[in-house]
Amino acid sequence: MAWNRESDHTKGTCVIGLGRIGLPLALLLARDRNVIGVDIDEDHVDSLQAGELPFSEPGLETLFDAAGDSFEAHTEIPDDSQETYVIVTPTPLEPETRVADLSAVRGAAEAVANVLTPGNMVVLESTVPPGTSKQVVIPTLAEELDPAEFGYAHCPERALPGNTVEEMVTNHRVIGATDGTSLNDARDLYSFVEGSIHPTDPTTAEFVKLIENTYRDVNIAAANEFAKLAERNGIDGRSAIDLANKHPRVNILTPGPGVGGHCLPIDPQFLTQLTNESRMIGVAREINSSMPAHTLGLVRELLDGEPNRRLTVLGVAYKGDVSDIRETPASRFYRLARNEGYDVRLHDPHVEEYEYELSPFEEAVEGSDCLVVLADHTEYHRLPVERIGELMRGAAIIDTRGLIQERRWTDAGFRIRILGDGRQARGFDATRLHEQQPES
Ligand code: SAJ
Repeated sequence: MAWNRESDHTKGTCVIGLGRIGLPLALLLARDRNVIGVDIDEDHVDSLQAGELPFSEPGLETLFDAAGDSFEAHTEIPDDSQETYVIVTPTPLEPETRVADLSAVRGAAEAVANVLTPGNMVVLESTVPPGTSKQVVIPTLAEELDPAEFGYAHCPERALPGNTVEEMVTNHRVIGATDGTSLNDARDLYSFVEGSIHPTDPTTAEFVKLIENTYRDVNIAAANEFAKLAERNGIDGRSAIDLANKHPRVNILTPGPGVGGHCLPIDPQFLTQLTNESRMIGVAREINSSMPAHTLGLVRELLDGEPNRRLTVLGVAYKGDVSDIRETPASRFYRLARNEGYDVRLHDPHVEEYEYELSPFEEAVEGSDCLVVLADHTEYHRLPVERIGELMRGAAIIDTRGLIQERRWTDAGFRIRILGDGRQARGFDATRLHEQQPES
């Protein structure tokens, strides 16, 4: 039986988890209601209380400044009941078992259960294995109440890191609600969304989120496999992909040094952790995880396997123009290269904290034998080739993102390898590139 609840904004909204999704969401909601944000990280909360943002996203500062008293950050859920609770806590993989770690979601649900009163609404945004809402979250919330006494919906977020605020507003949204009243309450919560709302049940919504990211991971794996095949066939794989994408029903993504972030490397495993029926999803993960080693193979080829060489990694973030280093392929590349005896210097203009030492640009480049571009940061689109040539010991560059203007480097005497481009491997003279490129 649906419980007829009136939406009461005056009773406020509590967002639990103020990370890269939770904080932008809380600040968007604060535009038309009082929002209490909760996070277990005291430093994180202290920064917010001091008026500082713990990370940057386009438009986030504006939202933060506009929120004023409508947004407060705390480390505990308030004792007084809120109209709506939104759980946006992380769901990493347990390192050893590679199984979804639901402890933060479970902990948030237990804390909400302690203060939940009839008529409240609970929304789970965290990405979870299919069935988690029904088997874990709702039963935990229903500690004291009957499930029909509160509303519930799973509303997965699909905003793109690096453009989170805009996409939270413009993207279409899936809402997996338990009943019609919950759907209406969720529609009210997401009234800031300009995209269309697509209702379904909680388990289907959980599944939809996972297949979105798994589809992307598999597509990238196809691009990476095509890149390896293009190298073997002595052609420019990126150009081939661009041409194939001229087909009205082909959309091959871009090869790279591997797939990072807290989603694509992890979400496919939420789908497959309970089964051995899936092969393609696992193979795609293996292909993407093999790209750091493939990149090191390009280095080895370019430096003719010479030992004791120094490499300079440009970009440790998991992708261009973000500061996020979670599951970044750069870490795997670094460890493989160090194990092979290379001295590796690291530079990234967007990352402040990393597990390995970062160097300022010229320090990272000085005395290096080979540059390895791993993240497609805007800063790397027009590198100072002449200055770099003065600083380096060698003259080689590996580009895994298709960023560099080849002629600038070959004219400066550099040997180049672009991931997915087999022309250089076949002794192709890059200085004659313009002769080889058909007029576009
Ligand atoms: N990558 C490639 N080639 C490509 C695209 C990406 O190698 O053509 C790499 C990137 O360099 C990066 C990784 O894949 O290392 C993931 O980057 P991404 O931009 O594809 O995705 P995320 O992880 O930043 O955001 C994804 C998005 N999901 C989809 O596009 C289906 C986003 O919409 C989700 O909200 C987000 O995951 C999430 O948090 O789930």
